[in-house]
Amino acid sequence: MAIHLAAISAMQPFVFEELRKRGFVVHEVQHGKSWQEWVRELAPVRDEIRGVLSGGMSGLPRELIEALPKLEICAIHGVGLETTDLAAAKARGIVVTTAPVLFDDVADHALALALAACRRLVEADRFVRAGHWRKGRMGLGTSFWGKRYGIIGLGRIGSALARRLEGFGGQIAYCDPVPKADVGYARYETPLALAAASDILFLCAAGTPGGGPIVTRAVLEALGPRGVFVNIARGWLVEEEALVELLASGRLGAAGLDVFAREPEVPERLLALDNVVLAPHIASSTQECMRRMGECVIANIVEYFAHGRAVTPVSY
Ligand code: 8YV
Repeated sequence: MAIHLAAISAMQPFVFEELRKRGFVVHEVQHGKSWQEWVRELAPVRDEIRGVLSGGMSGLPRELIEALPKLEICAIHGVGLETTDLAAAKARGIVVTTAPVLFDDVADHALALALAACRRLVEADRFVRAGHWRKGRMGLGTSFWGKRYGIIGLGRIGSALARRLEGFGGQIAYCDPVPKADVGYARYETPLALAAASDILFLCAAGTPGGGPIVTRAVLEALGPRGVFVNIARGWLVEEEALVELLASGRLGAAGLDVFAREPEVPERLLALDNVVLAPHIASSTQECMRRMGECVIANIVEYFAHGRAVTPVSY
């Protein structure tokens, strides 16, 4: 009997094609934005679904677990787990897998945003296209090399970023609840202390459920008018209103933002600011990374249903 899967997150078409080729029935409801929509659309097949294909943002909410009585596995196309109810999955014996193959691409993107913000690269592009060069020189940027780099969250993305930053001849420091014994970087107890000692602050922390923002107004103020803030983690980990206000008033120097509190909504005021580089949550959006993540989802589903064990399960 064919195994039914529900795809609630967007991924490359080859993932569904490959799974269908292998005999799975894939129900695509990934255009839905909330668990209520997924549950409603999956209602006619709720007793058939044995696997969910999800993403780092959509995860596996408790309500979806409750709505799918035959669910055995959720393969996440990403690494975010903040919307996945791991306790509820564990209680039902549902295997949850992630795609831990995006760290280098996300680190590249963090670096790209930081460089673009410091060197005013996006503004420079607009300047040339608008023909302003004929009338004069553009304003000065800020050096990126040799600075004090602060990383909030020295996990796999933060560590991949730190390795890259080593080539820029500055000082690397971090803030993480778990001290990393094997790195030579200074560790600060709080994001505030780290921000006060940084020129460029990178947010690379996981979006733990239940916690409030960790990059508060005070953290951004401590970074200051010459400071640069880069976020490739989650928008809701930052006090977004304060971020906008401080950027607009020049009390924070610049920012490179890939994520926002209410995606795909971006605060209107940011659109008019030249000291912020905006990206639509694309840190893992390279062809190579999407291919690797898709292959990881396929491998987890195929292995699990063939041999009862997944390739990259989350331990809970
Ligand atoms: C994407 C992410 O949102 O993995 C995550 O947590 O934020 C991103 O990689 C998405 O999961 C890619 O499909």
